[in-house]
Amino acid sequence: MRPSVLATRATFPDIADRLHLYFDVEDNPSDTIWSPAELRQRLQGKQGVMSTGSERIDAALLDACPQLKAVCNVGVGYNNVDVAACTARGVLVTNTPDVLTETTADYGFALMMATARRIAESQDFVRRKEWTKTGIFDMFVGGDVHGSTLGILGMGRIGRAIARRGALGFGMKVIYHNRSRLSADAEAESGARYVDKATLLKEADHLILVLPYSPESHHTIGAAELAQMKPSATLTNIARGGIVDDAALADALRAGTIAAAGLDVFEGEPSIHPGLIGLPNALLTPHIGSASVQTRRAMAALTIDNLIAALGFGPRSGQPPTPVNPQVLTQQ
Ligand code: 8YV
Repeated sequence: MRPSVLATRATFPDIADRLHLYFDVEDNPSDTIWSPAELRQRLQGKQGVMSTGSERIDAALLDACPQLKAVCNVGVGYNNVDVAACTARGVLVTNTPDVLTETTADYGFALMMATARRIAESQDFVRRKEWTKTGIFDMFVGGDVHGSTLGILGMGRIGRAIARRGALGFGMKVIYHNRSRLSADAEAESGARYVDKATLLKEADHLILVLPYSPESHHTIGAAELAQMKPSATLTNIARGGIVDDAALADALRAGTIAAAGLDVFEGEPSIHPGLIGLPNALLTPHIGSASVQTRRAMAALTIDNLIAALGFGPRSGQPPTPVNPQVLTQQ
């Protein structure tokens, strides 16, 4: 009997075809977000799952699905998966690093620029046909990006790619804070200088968050941190909801503690804190940092390579390209 796998979200049919060579596949062409109960029911008897950040894969779900052998996440972040619980049960977890770095850095930079230059607010004004009623000379004046100070919190692959864009493309002074400092070579290549968190908050004109979510990074940016930023500063979050205290951010944006925020991720998404929805100085997008055709195709292809190899098929059988808990491979 062929193994069965579940693909929780819609993907490119020509790429997904490769799954059908090896497995019986239950997929989700209408891209519905399944409830936890529905996910649990659909996972019964499946050996592998192609998941995204929208599904919580925890110990209770694993215990309800004892046949599951591989959780292959379409995304570099995997905070939706309890990796320790997977490892303890011999379930391999994989992710999609590298293939999305440059696209996500492009998006972080774009969101920061659009926030700084108030592009979404301006578009809303044009669409409301208000331009015909009033002049705009002093409206929608934002802060400069070129020559300003870019602050980056979290300096992994995406953080470094954003730093390069700022330093090389826009003549920005780039400062960063990270759990561990980069090597001198990596700092030189990124054009970024290490500072402590307080200095980062105080000096950044544009602060971009690119750190992974974990219980330790929960609410890394809250009321106290926002109060240390410049009133003219912008905050861009392309990392994960939960890193920012969205209620505190809504208060800070309303009070003018900081100038504006560009947010691609939210606590409890797809629901968004009601305080953020109506704020003109909050630019809100639906978690599309990696959403270019080329990158999403590469992410899907890498996830499928992982799934095929993890379940013992294909040219890399037993050696999936990007395991998160490779120790499971030697336990088997
Ligand atoms: C994905 C992401 O859109 O890679 C990540 O961690 O957040 C995004 O690239 C998300 O994981 C959905 O697949």
